[in-house]
Amino acid sequence: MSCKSDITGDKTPFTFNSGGTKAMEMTLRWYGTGHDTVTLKQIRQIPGVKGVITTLYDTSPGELWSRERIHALKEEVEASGLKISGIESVNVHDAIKTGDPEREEYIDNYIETLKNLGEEDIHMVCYNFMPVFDWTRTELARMRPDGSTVLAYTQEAVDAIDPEKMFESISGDMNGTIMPGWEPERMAHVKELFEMYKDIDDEKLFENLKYFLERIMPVCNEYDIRMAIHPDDPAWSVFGLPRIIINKENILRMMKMVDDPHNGVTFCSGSYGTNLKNDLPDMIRSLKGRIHFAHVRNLKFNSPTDFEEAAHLSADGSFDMYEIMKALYDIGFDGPIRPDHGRMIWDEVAMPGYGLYDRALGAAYLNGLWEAIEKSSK
Ligand code: DNO
Repeated sequence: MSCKSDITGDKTPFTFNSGGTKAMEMTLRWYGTGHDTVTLKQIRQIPGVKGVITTLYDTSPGELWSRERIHALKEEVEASGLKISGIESVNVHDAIKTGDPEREEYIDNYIETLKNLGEEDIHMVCYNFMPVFDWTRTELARMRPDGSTVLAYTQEAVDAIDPEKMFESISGDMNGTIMPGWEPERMAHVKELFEMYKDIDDEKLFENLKYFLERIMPVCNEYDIRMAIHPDDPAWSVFGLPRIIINKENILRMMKMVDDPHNGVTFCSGSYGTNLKNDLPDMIRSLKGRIHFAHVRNLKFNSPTDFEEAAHLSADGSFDMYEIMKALYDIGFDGPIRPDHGRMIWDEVAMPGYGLYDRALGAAYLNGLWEAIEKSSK
């Protein structure tokens, strides 16, 4: 059932699904056999985890995903006793982001991919609209006092580096993995990518996002596919590139700009939280009915421009994780949720942020918070 929201704190309401009786679904991100050090069997043994968020990791942005490949992935996941709770990501080609005439072909492919996903009964797709770089970190293995290592960011390091050298500077710490958004083939063309974006400012990026969403909404409606845009991380412009999915004002603008419940968000606490001015529980409440996916993790700030990724526990970082989960609970969030980047602990060697151990601890902790909130609310 569609309703009009009146709680956005803004006069222009947007449409959302009023939800049903479904509960939130705890998941873990999984990159697929041959791409992930973590197995489906291990994920299945994390208490409370029912599904995975996965992708066809070897496809490039703009490529059409065949029904056969999606089906095979689904069968593999289901054989382990789990389900596919959503896709992260179906990446958007740079021609779509820049509004290049070639975008038509890539949007057609995207539509066909969504259709194939819908036919395989997959209904949530996470994507981003960040120019050139996906998430940006300046260190992939900063040591914390307990000996764990984490991803970290300092503005000073970004300001001091030539963007073309960015990949080189962190690639040595990727533990032999390919990190999402930092595919070597794309990174080999960073200079050309920057060139493509030279005339793109925030307004143009909004316009291109609107165009893309309007083109895909019919297929999303037909197959009930909830599109969940991931915020820009960090939530400000890096290397002079425009970044628009950064705060409450912009995200509400995007929700209203294409006022369809299938146009929704991935609420990522660690990404919006990079800007301490973002009031995370308030943002969650303002997005009632449009949060289709949640990434929940904690950050520890050493200064407003120097942060590192902490354990999920509130006491380990700067965020009040209880308040974040409570806000999700209060708005009736019933989509997939996942712990996000974990620390590297217990000598695990994995993709930075995506090891098994600390994310499993994160899932257990978030499930514990949810159970306590649920019971004390009744
Ligand atoms: C980083 C991730 C992002 C995210 C994409 C979504 O760890 O959260 O790479 O998956 O931005 O398209």
